[in-house]
Amino acid sequence: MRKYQSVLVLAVAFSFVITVLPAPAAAKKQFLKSIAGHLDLSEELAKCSICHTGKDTEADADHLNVFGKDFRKALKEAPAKAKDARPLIAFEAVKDLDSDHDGVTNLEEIMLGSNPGDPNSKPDPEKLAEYRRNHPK
Ligand SMILES: [Ca+2]
Repeated sequence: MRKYQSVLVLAVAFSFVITVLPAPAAAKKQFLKSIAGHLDLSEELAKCSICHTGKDTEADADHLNVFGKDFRKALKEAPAKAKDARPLIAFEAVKDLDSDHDGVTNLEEIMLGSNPGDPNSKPDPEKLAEYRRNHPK
């Protein structure tokens, strides 16, 4: 009986969460899922913090870092007729930029687990050198 109650509480809590969560958050997770799938990112590397600061600022209700803002701009510019492919089109447009101006491209940062929207977050220099050897431009 106790186990049944626990399951029931979890089901009610889950229902509450999925109905109360704002739609934009769900849409953004869809972007992350799309890009993570495209890059074959591990769950460890597919983090909301790639785009979001998590800081509640009045200036940006989406709490986007500089990479997230570049991505959002590219997303708005992606053709509407591309529909579900728009996140990937937008990502392709910003992946080789260095949004946070730390000398490392957005794609390199994402693939190596550092933050493309934070200049104080950079990949380990040896791992970056190895990545660049394995992914020549
Ligand atoms: Ca960075």
